[in-house]
Amino acid sequence: MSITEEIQRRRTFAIISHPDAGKTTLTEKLLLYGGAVQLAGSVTARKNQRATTSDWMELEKKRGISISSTVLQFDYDGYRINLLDTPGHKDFSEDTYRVLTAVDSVVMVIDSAKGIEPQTRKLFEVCRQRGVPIFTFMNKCDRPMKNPLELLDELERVLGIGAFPVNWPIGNGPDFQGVYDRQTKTMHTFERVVGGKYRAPVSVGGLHDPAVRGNLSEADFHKTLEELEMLEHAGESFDDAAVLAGKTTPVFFGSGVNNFGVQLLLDGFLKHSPAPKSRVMGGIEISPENPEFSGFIFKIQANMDPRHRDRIAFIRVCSGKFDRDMTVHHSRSEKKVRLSSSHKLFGNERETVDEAYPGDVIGLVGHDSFGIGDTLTTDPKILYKEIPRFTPEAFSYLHNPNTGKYKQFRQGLEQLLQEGVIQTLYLRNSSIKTPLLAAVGPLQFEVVQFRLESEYGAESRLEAAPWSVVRWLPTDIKEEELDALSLPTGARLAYDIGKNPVVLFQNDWSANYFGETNKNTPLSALPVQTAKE
Ligand SMILES: Nc1nc2c(ncn2[C@@H]2O[C@H](COP(=O)(O)OP(=O)(O)OP(=O)(O)O)[C@@H](O)[C@H]2O)c(=O)[nH]1
Ligand SMILES: [Mg+2]
Repeated sequence: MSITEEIQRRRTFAIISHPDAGKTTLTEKLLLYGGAVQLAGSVTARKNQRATTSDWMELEKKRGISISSTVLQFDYDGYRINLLDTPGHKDFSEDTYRVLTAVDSVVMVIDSAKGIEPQTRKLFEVCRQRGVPIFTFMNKCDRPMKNPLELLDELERVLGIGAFPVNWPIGNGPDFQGVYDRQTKTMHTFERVVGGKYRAPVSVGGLHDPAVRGNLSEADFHKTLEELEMLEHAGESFDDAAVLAGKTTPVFFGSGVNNFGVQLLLDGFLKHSPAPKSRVMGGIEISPENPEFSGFIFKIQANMDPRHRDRIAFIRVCSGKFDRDMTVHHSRSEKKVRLSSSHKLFGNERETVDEAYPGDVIGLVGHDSFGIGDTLTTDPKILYKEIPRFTPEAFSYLHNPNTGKYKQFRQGLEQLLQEGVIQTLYLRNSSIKTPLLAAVGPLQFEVVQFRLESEYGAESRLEAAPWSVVRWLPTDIKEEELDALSLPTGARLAYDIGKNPVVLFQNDWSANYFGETNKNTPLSALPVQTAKE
């Protein structure tokens, strides 16, 4: 296969949404229909039930929520799929946003009973800014749902994106009959049995065919017919260009947990979603066909497999071909490094990979100097600056109550900091040795504590810190200038991990007050990025 053919068969996408809409469940079912797993796990992790491939972390299994994004690579129908399941909770959105830099399209999952929820809206905005094509899965159609026309209207009104229904739900909640595929004019009937089977699709003569109606009452069917006829009357056809430009989202209805509508989504998505395309960096366009290898690290994760206590750097390949053992330029250290230990990933399972192409996400092991955001390339002129940063809003001291475990505590925390699970700050002129942690949301503290204990055997204790706002000072500010600043009551000077000076404030009011009284010292919500970051 030529490199162009390899690129064209790659599909790299993320599943995104508000918590609990059913991303991990859908991921699992896509794996099932994609032939990548034999038996789909259940997120409800009841006793003796398999956990999902995607939520492999101890705390995820325990809580039944996703905490960390997961990469799953598999082959289906000639495609090489790189699927990324993301956490929905806003406290973990830094991880989700990083994943969005690494994908070429997304599947947005919506709980059909709830419609568009706040976190979905935020993630959608990020996709739109990045110009990422969006496919929509209206999930949980087995339960009472909003009127489907209303759901489409919400997409247009709340998100401002055109909606093209690929299929249409017939009936609702307990009367849900299945979906009508508008492209092929076939009816896919849903059977209410445990595990949610569906019968083979039947071709239908027209909308009035009894197979479409199923058991629906005359009145309900009439209403559905009207909706469908309205759609048909609008006469729109699938507009690939509008989808690729992010102006229209194809909408599929179904029920992940019941395996319903998953095959239609998978096939429809693969047919219309984009292969990797060029990226523009600093005004230069880097095509995937560019013969120079390049990619960037968007995630780091340690201890994925208890048998190998090591850390994996996840790289998205953007151009050229990756060969195992190749030597590349590493942007942060400006050194040449040999990439000998490379893996394809499937949840927490991994397998050595000898070559990879643009679109692929692969895991690199054994490079402690790699950090999130680093570029690896055979052409040092290429430098990706993709990784978004978030401003912490929660602050807490982390104590080590067991001095005998000092080493484990330190080591574990250092690793979690490197993964970007949380940030740390150092108070200026302070003798306090207790780390001050800074998080986007408080659930991150819980993850740190849990992972310290389960992965490093180190206990910890949190102590609330009195601040809620952090602002970065100009990086070139001098020590004497820091001494001379007049700080509002309760505010403190500190440094981030890159030794950039920050001010911690008790509240927004205090931060604003500082801004007014120190007009020559601008504050920013994020550190000013340097070239190496
Ligand atoms: N009735 C019904 N329940 C569903 C469906 N799909 C998923 N669920 C349930 O919804 C709950 C949440 O599912 P998950 O797949 O964990 O949701 P998620 O979006 O991955 O959640 P986070 O990763 O924590 O953001 C689970 O209890 C699922 O069993 C569906 O089609 N119908
Ligand atoms: Mg999940």
